[in-house]
Parts: sequence; C-alpha cells; structure tokens
Amino acid sequence: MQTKPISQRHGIPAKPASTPLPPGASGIGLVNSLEGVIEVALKNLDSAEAGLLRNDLILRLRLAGAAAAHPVNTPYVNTIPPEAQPRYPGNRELERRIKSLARWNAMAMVVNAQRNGAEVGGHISSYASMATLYEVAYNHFFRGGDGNGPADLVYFQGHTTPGNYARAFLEYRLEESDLHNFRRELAEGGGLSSYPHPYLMPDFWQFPTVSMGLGPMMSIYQARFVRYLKARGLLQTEKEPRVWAYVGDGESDEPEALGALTLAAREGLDNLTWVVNCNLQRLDGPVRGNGKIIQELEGVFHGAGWNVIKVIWASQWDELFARDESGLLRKRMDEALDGDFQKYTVAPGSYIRRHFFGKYPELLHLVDHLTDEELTRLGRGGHDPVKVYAAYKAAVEHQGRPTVILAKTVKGYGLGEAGEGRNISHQQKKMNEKELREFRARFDVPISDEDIADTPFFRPAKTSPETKYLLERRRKLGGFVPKREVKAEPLRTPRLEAFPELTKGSGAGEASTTKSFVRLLSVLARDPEVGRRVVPIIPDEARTFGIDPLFSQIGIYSSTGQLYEPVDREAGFSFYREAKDGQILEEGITEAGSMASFVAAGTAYANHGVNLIPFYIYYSMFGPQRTGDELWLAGDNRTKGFLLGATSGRTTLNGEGLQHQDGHSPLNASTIPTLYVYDPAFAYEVAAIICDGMKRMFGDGEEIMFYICLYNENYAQPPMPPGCEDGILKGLYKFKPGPAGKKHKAHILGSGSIIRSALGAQEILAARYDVSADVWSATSYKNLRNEALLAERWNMLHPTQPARKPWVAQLLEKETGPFIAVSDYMKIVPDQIAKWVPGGLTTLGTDGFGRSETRANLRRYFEIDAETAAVAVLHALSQRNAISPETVAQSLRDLNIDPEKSFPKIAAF
Ligand SMILES: Cc1ncc(C[n+]2csc(CCOP(=O)(O)OP(=O)(O)O)c2C)c(N)n1
Ligand SMILES: [Mg+2]
Repeated sequence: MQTKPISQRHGIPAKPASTPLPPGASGIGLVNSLEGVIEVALKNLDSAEAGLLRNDLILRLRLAGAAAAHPVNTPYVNTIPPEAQPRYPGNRELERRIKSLARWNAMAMVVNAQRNGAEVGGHISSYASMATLYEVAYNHFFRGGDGNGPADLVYFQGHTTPGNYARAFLEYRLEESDLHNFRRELAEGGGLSSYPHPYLMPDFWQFPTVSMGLGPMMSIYQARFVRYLKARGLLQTEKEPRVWAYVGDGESDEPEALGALTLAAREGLDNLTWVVNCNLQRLDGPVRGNGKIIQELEGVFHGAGWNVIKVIWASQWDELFARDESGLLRKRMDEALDGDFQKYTVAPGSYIRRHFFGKYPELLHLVDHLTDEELTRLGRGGHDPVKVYAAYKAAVEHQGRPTVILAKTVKGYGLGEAGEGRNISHQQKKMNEKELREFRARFDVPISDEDIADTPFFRPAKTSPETKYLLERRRKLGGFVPKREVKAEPLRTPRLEAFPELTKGSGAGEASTTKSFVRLLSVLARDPEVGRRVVPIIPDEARTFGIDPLFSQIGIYSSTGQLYEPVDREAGFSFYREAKDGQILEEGITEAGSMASFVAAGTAYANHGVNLIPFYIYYSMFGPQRTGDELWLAGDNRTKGFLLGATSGRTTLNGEGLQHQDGHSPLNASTIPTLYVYDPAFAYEVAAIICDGMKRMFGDGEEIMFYICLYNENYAQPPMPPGCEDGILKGLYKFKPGPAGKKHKAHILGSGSIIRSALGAQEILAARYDVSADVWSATSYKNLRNEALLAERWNMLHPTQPARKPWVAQLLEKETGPFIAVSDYMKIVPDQIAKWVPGGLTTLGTDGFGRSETRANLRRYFEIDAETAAVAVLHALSQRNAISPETVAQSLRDLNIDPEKSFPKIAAF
C-alpha cells in the first residue's frame, strides 16, 4: 500500500516551504515557487494523483496552521483571465445604446404602472442589475427556433420581465400600448402579465419562473429531458436546444434551486447553462452580508460537479490585478464581505479608498493614479459585456458538465440615489424627476426636458442603426426569444375498447384500482400509435404499486445504460433494467424532481413539438401536499398529463400512519384550475377517465391535466354497466339501485374504495331497516361543483331568462329520500356539492390525522364504515320524520357503535 504522501514520492520536499510569508500577504505572490511543483506534477502525475497532491498540499498547509481555503474554492477573481478572453464580436457602442433603451423602457413601464392611482407595481432594480447579462445573450447567444435548429429554452428570472418586455418592444414585437398595459391584463386589448406566465401569454412565455427556486430546478430536468428525447429518437431536430436559467443569488436559498445540482452533473448536462445574478441582495437586504455568496455558491457547484465560471470584476480592474505583485489586492478581495462590497457601491470614492484599499498601505499605492470618482467606477463583472461574453462563450463550449456563471452585479444599477445598491432597492417602483434626469444622463437616453416627467417610452425607428442591428442579430440567431409555439401533431389515442381487462370486470378474482391502472399502462405502452409517447414517471415506488414488470418491458432511462449486472437479473419481468433508450423516468426519491419531469414531458408538445403522455405515479400524500406549488406551476405552464395519486385514502392505506395516510389530496388538487380531479371506485372508471383524458389532451389539444386517486385495496372489479360513461366523466352516476319493495328510500354516494362502505350499508339497510338505498359512484365532486357554479353564475347575470339548473341538481331531483356521501377524504370534498343536493347532504369523511391500524378499525374510528353509513342514512330519515330517533338509537346498539367512542381531534371553537 502506498502510504507516503504523493508529493514526496515525486521529490517534492516533505516540509512546508521555509520562506516565511510577508505579514498580511496571502502567499499568492509566491506563486512562482509553486512552478516547480506544478512542473513535477505535469510530468509525473495522472489526474487522480494530481488530486491527491492537491489534497496533500492543503493538508500540510492546514497542519502548518494556515487557514487554507476549502479546495472547492478559488480566489475572489474572475475565472477567465484577461489573456484568455476572446475578442468581442459585436458593435459595443450600438449594443450599449440598445441596452440603455431597454433599461429606460423597463424602468418607465414600472414607473408608469404605479402612476394615476393604478399602483400595480413592478420591479426595476432586478433587471437593472441583469441588463448586460441578458443583452449579451440576446445579441450573441440565445438561439431562436426559426433557423436551422431548435430554439434555446430560456428560464428568465421571474421579476425581470420589464426587461424582457422592453426588449420585445425594441424588437417591434410589442407596442407602446402593450407596455402601458403592463400588469393591466384586463385592459382593453389585453395587457402584459406581471411575470412569465405561459397561461396568460401563451405565444410569448415558455416557462413560469417567479415562484423562486422552481425555475432553476425545472431547467435541470428540462435539460435532462432533452437528452431523454434524444436517446429515444423523439427530438425533432439533430441539434439539441440549450437550456439557460437565470437565477437570483437570493433565490439560491430555496432548497429546490440547488436541490438537483448533482443530477445535472451526473448526467453530464453540458446543454445547460445557469447564470446566477449575484447582485448580493435579495428583497430585505444582503444575501450574505457577513460572507460571500459567490464563494459559497462556487463551493456548492464545484462540489456538485459543475463547471464554475466566476465573473466578478469588470475590465477596469484588470490593470490593477496585473500590478498586484504582492497578492494583497486579491487577499483584500477575499477578506471583504458582501456587506462591505454593498457599502462600496453606495459610498463615495474617498470611502472606498480609505476602507477597501486603505487597509494595507501598499494597496493604497496601487490606486494612487485614480481619482475618488474613478474609484467608484471600478465596475463589477456582470456589467461588463466583454467579461460576460467570455463567460458565455466558455460555458457553451464546455463539454461534459453543466456550467454555472456566477456574475457579480449591482442591484438597481444606474438608479443612483433612487435605489442603486440600497436595501430598499427591490421595492423601488417610483422615480422623481431629478432621479429620472440622472438616469437619462447616465444612459444617454434621448428624452427631452419637457417630456421627462411623463417617463415616455422610447423606441428608435425601424430604419435606425439600433433597430437594424438588433433585428439582424436576432435574425442571425434564428428569431425571437422567448416564444412559445404549439406545433405538435395530434395523436390518435386508443378508445375504451382497447382495455377489455378493465371494462369486463375481474370475475372471481380481485384487483385494486392501482393494479388495474398498471395493467392499462402496460397495454398502452404496447399501443402502436401512442405506446412510444407514454412517459411513466416514478419517484422510487414502482414496486409498491406493482409497476416493476414495466422495468423489463420498456426499460428505465439511463444516459449511460446499464454498466453492471443487475442483482436481480434472474427475477424475470421485474428485474431492474436500465437502458439508454429506456422509457421510464425512475427519478429516485424526489417528488419535486418527478414533478419537474412531469412538467417537462407534459409541455413537450409546445417546447419540443411532440405530444407525450406523462403518467406520474406517486405516494398520494407526497403529491399536491408536498409539491403543490409545482402543481400550480404545471397548470400555468399548460402542462398536459396524468397524475396518479396511488396509496390513496386515509383508511385504505392503513398501516402507515399519520404522515402517509392521505385524506385531502383531491381537495388540494381541486385548487388547480386546469386540473380535473377524479376519485374512481372501479377499474372501468379508471379506464374511461384515462381514455377520455388522452383524447381531450392529445387528440383534441386541450391544455389540461388529470388527477386520479388510485387505491391499493383489492376487491372484485365489476364489469362496466352500460350507459355509465357519461356519468363517470361528469362525476356521478347510479351504480347499484337498492332493492324494490322497501318502505323507505335513500341514496348513498360513495367514492374510491369506500364505495364498498356504501354497498355494505345498502345491504344492512335493506336487510334490517326496510330501507332501499341506491348506491352512486361519485367520481368527481370538483367537476360537479364547477358545472353548478357556472350555471349559477349565468343565472345571476341573466336574471330575466329561464334559469339554468346545475347538472347534479337535475340528476338528483328525480330521486326521493335523503342523500348521504361517504369517502376516504375529508368531508369538505363531497360537501362541495351539498348546496345543489335536494334536501341537503349528510357527509361522512376522514377529517383529522391518520393512525396506523387495520382498515376495519380505521373506518370505524373515522366513521366511514358500512355500519356508520347505515346509521347516517337512518338518522337522515329520522330528521325527515320517516323513522323515529329511537330506531336510530337502536341501530347504534345493533351495529355495535359506541356513541361515546373516540374520534379524530379537529380544531373547532
Ligand atoms: C417562493 C417565493 N418566495 C418569495 C418570493 C418573493 N420575492 C420575489 S423577488 C424576491 C427577492 C429576490 O432576490 P434575488 O433572488 O436575489 O433576486 P434579485 O432581485 O436580487 O435579482 C422575493 C423574496 C417569490 N417570488 N417566490
Ligand atoms: Mg439578488
């Protein structure tokens, strides 16, 4: 075994260098003494050994008492040295003018939006810090989709939209009236949405990003999805699109923002570029006042395996660094905190001289030749097009790893006293005349003194050099960005007849709705028309749901294939088969990541011109509850697909207890406007809903999604009764009428596996209490309610016309007797339709925290079992004076229900 440190094996002295460092020096000035070490390393060591050598050196520095930096960090300087910078290919002067006009118009949009009592707000300072980062990309990097390749997919930072709109205005894509209607979306002719919302501006925005943290994560899964499409031969073009994400430094605190970094590196996503706008501030104040966000992020990204490019200092500093022979300037850079740097942004040059350079007398000499005024103009890298261009070029040329550009900027750049670098900057929405004049002067905006107070928009003529230049640049790069276009061909989706196993019933056998769904998926994956378009997405629960046979049938996607012999190779169908063209996205334990894949797959019809059918199946408790904001984003993004909440129901998933047993997902899911929510009881219902959903989304092109509760309780699956399809899809149909010839009549609405409580109650009531209860399958309370709401709204607005009757009211008014609803969800789920049920609705449900127990005990505890349902029916009959209260009391004794039994605790006054 090799025990000697690697350095000693190659003749590097064992002891730390005896040359003492001059006081205060970082040692960087002694870099020449390391040349020998580097020479030896280059000649003798492979990359692994070189890594060991580095670790040896750090260890020895530490042992010698030096506070050696963590190896994942580099000094606080630009990664690309001036000598490695490429020539800037654009017309700097014209680009500066274009950028200045974008700055002005973006600012004017927000200031105008605040005027005249509108107070609809907007953000000035974030785009002010971002302008150069965007403009260099607009002029030189972002590819549009009109050329010979796919458009880049750009995740713009949510609250910099004024900058994007101002750009689109200069490009003659938007008009002045549009800018006037920023955040006035209900204005005549429509307005511009506050942030990137494809739902609101479906021809313009591709990705919603303003819920911080989600955009960055979505971009990683999008870039990986591009590779998936490519591997499966589904990408429409040879070239792959580049994915860009513009991220705030404050945004990086969101767990989702950095949570998937290792995936990007592991998958070698060199089609992904992140630009973190490190303006050192978030909303309230500094991101890391007492530290350095750029260094912290560098460590994180390096550790995760990304290529990191720091763009910290503008070109004015190059000359100072070149003369920094002692290394003191770099040392001072490393020492100064973000809080200090923020202060230097707002402070006069004299302060910078005294506090930053003045710490070391030698450093003061370095800037002797600069006036105080010139010191304030020593800029930050993110505002220097030359530095930004160099970083972008290096990023897009880098192979094998994703790249992050950490660009240092100033929040509110150019706003001066109105907010540059100040803690109030983020919220600044107003500018007084003096501030407007200063802004105009700083950026040479051609607005006259008479007009300036009105903050008019300004756009050069179509024939102006500026407009010609920017349009030509976009033409060369393949057209405008962002742009959303739906080009996908519709699919011929299978009809219900394709799934006889689900519609014919299980005969003497039993099956759960989950198992039935898996059967459907397996048949669907073989469908000649749509089979290849199916994208199953699973966060490590395939075996729980019995999907594992699909592993061998269609394979698990892996960019590297399967480099090992799977331990269960002999296990037949369920062995863990990874393949380069695998179809299943097995995401591991990340519901957030799985949702991101769901969105990527479900928006491929718009972003990649191909209709794909995502089926995301997961532990229902970790669905809308865990990733609700992503689900909201999915709606905004016009995502299409199926969400399968498996192991549904507070009591049907029985042993797992409080944090697993889900009694509210349909409620959470019902908050998403474009999401249809279904709680089917039987296999044929699942098939009917999925066939209809496929047709609507992928045949007819509706931009909607479906949530389906799937249960793991096995029971006999009945054959599909004739004529029920319409009711299944609308949300309610009579499944099994009660027996004829009984004295009393009642109706029980059941959902999911709990329809079995309704059927049990039906038997009890008929056998013991002379009640004929019809059992209904309530597949979607959300649908019923929404239809009723629309009818009511119409009635209110058309009072003199014959009133419309909600569909559910029409259906139920033909019946007599009380209505009782029972489900494995909170009572508020069926209560959604109570208002339109003739005579009202008695609801049984599972409010309260779950418990680990047997199904039978849980259903009694939550009072949704057959016996309690029977009592509820009797009680409702007694309230109508059809039977006596004593009969109800007797039924409690008959059915062994203790009126004083324990019950889940719920908050009440
Ligand atoms: C999830 C979420 N939480 C809070 C906000 C409100 N918000 C909008 S911008 C912002 C500060 C952003 O700071 P940073 O990411 O550094 O961006 P900057 O404006 O500095 O470029 C906050 C808190 C949000 N949009 N999303
Ligand atoms: Mg910030």
